[in-house]
Amino acid sequence: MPGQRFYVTTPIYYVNDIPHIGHAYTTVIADALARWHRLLGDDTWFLTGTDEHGLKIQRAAAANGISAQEQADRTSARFREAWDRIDISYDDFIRTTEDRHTASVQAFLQKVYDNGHIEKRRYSGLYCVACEAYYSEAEADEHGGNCPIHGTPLEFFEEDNYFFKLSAFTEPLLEWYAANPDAVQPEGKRNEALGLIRQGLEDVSITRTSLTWGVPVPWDPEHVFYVWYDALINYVTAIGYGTDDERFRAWWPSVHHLIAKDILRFHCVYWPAMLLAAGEAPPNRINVHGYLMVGGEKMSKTRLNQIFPSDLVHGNAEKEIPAFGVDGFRYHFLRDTPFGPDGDFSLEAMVTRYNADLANNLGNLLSRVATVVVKKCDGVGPAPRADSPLAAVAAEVYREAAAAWDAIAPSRALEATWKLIREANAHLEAHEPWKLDPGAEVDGILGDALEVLRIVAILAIPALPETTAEVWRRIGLEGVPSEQRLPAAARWGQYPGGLAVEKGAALFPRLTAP
Ligand code: ME8
Repeated sequence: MPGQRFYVTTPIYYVNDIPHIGHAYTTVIADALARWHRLLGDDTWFLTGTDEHGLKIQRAAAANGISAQEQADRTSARFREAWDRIDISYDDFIRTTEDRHTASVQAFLQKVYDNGHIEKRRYSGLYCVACEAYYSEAEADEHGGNCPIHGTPLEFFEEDNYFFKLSAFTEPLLEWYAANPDAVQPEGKRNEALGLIRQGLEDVSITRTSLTWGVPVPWDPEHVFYVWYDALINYVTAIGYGTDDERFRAWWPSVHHLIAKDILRFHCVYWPAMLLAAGEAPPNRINVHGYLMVGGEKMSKTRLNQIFPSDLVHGNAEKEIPAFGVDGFRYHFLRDTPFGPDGDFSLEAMVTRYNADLANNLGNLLSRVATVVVKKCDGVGPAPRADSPLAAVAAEVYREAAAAWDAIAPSRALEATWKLIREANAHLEAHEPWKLDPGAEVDGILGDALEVLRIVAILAIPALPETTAEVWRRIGLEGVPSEQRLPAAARWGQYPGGLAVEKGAALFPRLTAP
């Protein structure tokens, strides 16, 4: 249905760390979904940004000998540069140090306080600064006094805190989960969240007095909100919570959060409870993916196993990494790491996939078609045939791809799209137009192949925003494919024929494995 709203978010990333391919993974998926929904004609809003408060940032700044604000400014800029480099088409980039965010956080938590869900208590416990989270004695004992995620020693903290009375939300959350079976995806992650809730929820401390780098508590400015309770609210700040109610009401029902499983508890337990406490609806959809692993371990700053987007986009001779280009980078993460389970990053697999799907399948289709059109049709692309056997394939592929994008399964959506490319190549090989004399048969075969290229140049936009525009141009079409609207533009038979087809350089030069 055209004209729906689609609001998609990534986590806001901490500014103690520079962007690596783990951050890029979530962000590229969000970008691909935003591009798909724009093609559907949906009113789309894509939010990403940076999480800039908390002790972790303060300590990173101190280690770098700069102020927390400077640390935030510098690293936030690195994220924006990284996203520009890989063609991330965000509509808004939020920084939690912006005034608009302070205003929304204060309005939101004041509401929760006024509704009676926050109270002051003394607190002590074992804290992980890298997670910005307290752990229970039991969790600490289980991991020898170390953080279950980072493996670093937990620190003992004691302070007066305001508590969010989360324990009162066990039942309301279970009811919400029962009434919204699709809200958390995939099902395994939903079950994990339900498991956490069923264990019984404890009240949580949401403020600190031990630091100043945070949003002040409006009713007690000696305190600042603990970074997570300011961070989650970014999703409503960006659409006007507390500042533009009409806008907030229009966009909030269509939200799709994307996160990795490391922050499932915050998004699937605390965040829905906070929204209920503020009198708002919990998120419409939370999509949780696994970890991108390197050599069997989660990539992270503490493990020093990070890979950076620019190394893969531009290549890095020192690290023996070939240049995959922007679209080669995006395609790999969308196609090769299915959304949900953990995925192991491997350079060899990335090269193999690039050569098979991009250099061979798509690259070959375009270069063959253009070569034969130049040779046999004086460089003028003929129109497709209404009764082409590829018409049914195209219709089926569209249905599969659309269903897969809808189910947040980019890997399946692209697999379906490449089926059409493979079929078109097989069709060419079966009929070998390069061996035939110019005439109606050659025109028909090439027209069909050009029509496939037209459709693929639209369907592959979410993964290959640059290349699809180039394919569109080379087959002689006007404008850019992102102006097309689905499903109408995917219907067979719209390549008009009579257009100049250009045989240019290889779209994706073949790469050799390191
Ligand atoms: O948690 N595999 O920020 P963060 C897959 N500021 N995804 C990965 C990944 C990996 N190896 N590494 C990072 C925070 N990510 C908070 C979020 S939201 C209100 C606040 C991605 O910088 C993934 O999306 O640690 C993960 O959830 C996120 O980066 C964590 O980013």
